[in-house]
Amino acid sequence: SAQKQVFIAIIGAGGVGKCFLGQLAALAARRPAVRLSLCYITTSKKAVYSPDYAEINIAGATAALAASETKPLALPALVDYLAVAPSKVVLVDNTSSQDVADAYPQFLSRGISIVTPNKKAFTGSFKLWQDIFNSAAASGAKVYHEASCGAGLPLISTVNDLVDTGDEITKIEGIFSGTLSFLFNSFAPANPAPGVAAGKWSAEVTTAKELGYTEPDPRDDLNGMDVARKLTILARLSGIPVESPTSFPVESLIPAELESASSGDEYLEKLPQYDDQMEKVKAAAEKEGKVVRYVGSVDVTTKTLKVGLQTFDKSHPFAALKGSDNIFSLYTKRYGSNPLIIQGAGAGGEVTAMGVTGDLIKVLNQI
Ligand code: NHO
Repeated sequence: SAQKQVFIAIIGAGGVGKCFLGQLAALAARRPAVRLSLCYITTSKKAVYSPDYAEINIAGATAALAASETKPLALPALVDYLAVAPSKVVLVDNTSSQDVADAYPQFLSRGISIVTPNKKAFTGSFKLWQDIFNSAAASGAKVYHEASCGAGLPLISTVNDLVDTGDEITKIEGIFSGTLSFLFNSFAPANPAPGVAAGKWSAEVTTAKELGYTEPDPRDDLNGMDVARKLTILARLSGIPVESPTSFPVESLIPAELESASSGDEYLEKLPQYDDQMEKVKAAAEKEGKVVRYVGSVDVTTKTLKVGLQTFDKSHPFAALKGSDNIFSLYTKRYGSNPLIIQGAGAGGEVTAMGVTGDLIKVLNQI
């Protein structure tokens, strides 16, 4: 039979987007049964596409974008362009844009499938969440977002499998942020390497930024909102209609006086003046033989969500994490008191792109 063709449209070509392009080129080479035709790629400023859906060379896409003088299509025009493509289309959203996320129901209801690491669609209003999954169900288009939580770790697929097979999730808790995992593993290690003294809190934050773990303004990690978004996604998948990531308590690690600092740099410059605060938290835990970690948890039975500092015995799996790893404990009826635990790299371009590529393969297998 004729080779199946699927059109791919990509919004966003930053850290994750570039890694995804590399994985897409390798996938196209490995799966000759499906012809993966890149027909549209855009950043916030420039796009590459043609009205006749001519195939864009995947390996050359970044260079073509750099050389392009074409403006991106407005979202409604992009929906129209993709909806009449001569074959099925998968949209890959590698941005963190709320505008793109808000348009998912329009793409999906026109039969365009979506794969994405963007958390915004799944942490907006609960109505947007319902619109997205209802639009997909009505048109038969697929939507997957594995990398919106835990990067490439098989977390969202596992939570969905638990629910779909009739298990009941009772509680999920974990270390959801690669940045905050790294910070606490360095600042308050459970098993310090001999001769290596942990730095002051401000020094560890500066190191994390230099290593590229934090957002450009580290306060975007330290205010806890990234964790709150991920927890919102897991809670909704577990059956709680959480209204928004601001509808439950989230402990910010930014000293009140520095909330209003005009830039990330000003925040980092003044942070050493407040090192006492975190030093006290660490010492209080140490006194009980414990370490402090930044944790998100949802108790499904009582519908309670919270994000903040907690102390753990040094032998607890949360205390013994390494680097910027994530860990998630899933408590369910079926698994009883020993949770199903998923652990590993939770941030970084390649592992995040892997979640997106894995989702794309799932869609290709179904359309
Ligand atoms: P970049 O590098 O800023 O790239 C964004 C691209 O989107 C750029 O090309 C920009 O021009 C384009 N863009 C933005 N708005 C647009 C618009 N309206 N129209 C067209 N193009 C637009 O961002 P990243 O790092 O590549 O991230 C992409 C997405 O992946 C984001 O939604 C991000 O949240 C998500 N993501 C990234 C990571 C990561 O490690 N980089 C992770 C998960 C999801 O697991 C990771 C994580 O959570 C890291 C977290 N900070 C932690 O745990 O510590």
